[in-house]
Amino acid sequence: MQSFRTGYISIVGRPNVGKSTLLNRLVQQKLSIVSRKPQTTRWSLHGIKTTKNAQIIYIDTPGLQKNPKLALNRYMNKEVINSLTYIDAILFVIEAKKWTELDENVLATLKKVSKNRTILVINKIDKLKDKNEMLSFISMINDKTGLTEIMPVSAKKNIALGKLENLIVKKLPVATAIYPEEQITDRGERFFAAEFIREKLISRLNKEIPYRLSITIDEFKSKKTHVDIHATIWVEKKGQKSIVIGTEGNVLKAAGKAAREDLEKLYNKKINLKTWVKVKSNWADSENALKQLGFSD
Ligand SMILES: Nc1nc2c(ncn2[C@@H]2O[C@H](COP(=O)(O)OP(=O)(O)OP(=O)(O)O)[C@@H](O)[C@H]2O)c(=O)[nH]1
Ligand SMILES: [Mg+2]
Repeated sequence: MQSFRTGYISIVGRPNVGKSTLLNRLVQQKLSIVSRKPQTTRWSLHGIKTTKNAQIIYIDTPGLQKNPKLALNRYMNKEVINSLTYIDAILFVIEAKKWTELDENVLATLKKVSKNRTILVINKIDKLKDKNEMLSFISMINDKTGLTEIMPVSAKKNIALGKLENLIVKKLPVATAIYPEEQITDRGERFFAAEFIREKLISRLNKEIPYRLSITIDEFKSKKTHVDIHATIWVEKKGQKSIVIGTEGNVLKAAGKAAREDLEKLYNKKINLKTWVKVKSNWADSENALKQLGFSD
């Protein structure tokens, strides 16, 4: 009989390469929020996939930034570094046809940890024209990184993810499962409520506002037939507050409705969601405000 394997796999890369999309696909459940805008993920999150032969605990991490100035971004980088302390392998995610200074920065960080535990995942291969384009990119990336385990995939179009999973399982030590079979994440209900609201606002807002939003959940009451959720959306300035609310409340209403629908799918229960928008000046660059909003070491 095959031995059961269990371990931790961190998903690391620069912002916007598709790390969260990949985690959601690998665990076959929407857990991590995704957007077209970079710097979407702020917190690490475990997505757990248990099969007959293995339990893979994937860790989605924020996009690693180079020399971040804002306290929030320094916190996000710390989340990435912390995730690298207890893992069995790393998925270093890059984007097809793109190799940037930020990818170099991620590589330099990973080299300090351990190169031979790294699988280089080239995501978004659906954007490539043909096989030749892929082969020349792989050869260039192999020269640049010295990494030999390279896996081209598309998280969005579900290409080669089974192959990737097989490769990952081989990296895990023989061990019994850490989480119960049915558990799919380490995060609690309030976390997802806050994150899904943030996702729906990010996609409806522009410029700097997506980066200046933080959500706290003030009430989460699970009843027999439904869940009551009260959420506060924190912004940095008064002007941002009226934009988040929108004309006659249209932005907030639409975001709330979309978040509710996602949460109803996750919890299989009706959701009553109430939201408030409040101002906390300069929260993203204040260590104190960050702590109050739940960002802690
Ligand atoms: N064409 C294509 N787009 C993809 C693929 N995977 C992800 N995307 C898109 O890339 C964008 C970024 O995806 P995310 O999953 O949020 O990226 P991320 O690396 O988690 O980003 P941060 O959390 O900001 O670091 C979204 O618009 C996704 O739909 C893919 O395989 N193909
Ligand atoms: Mg992400």
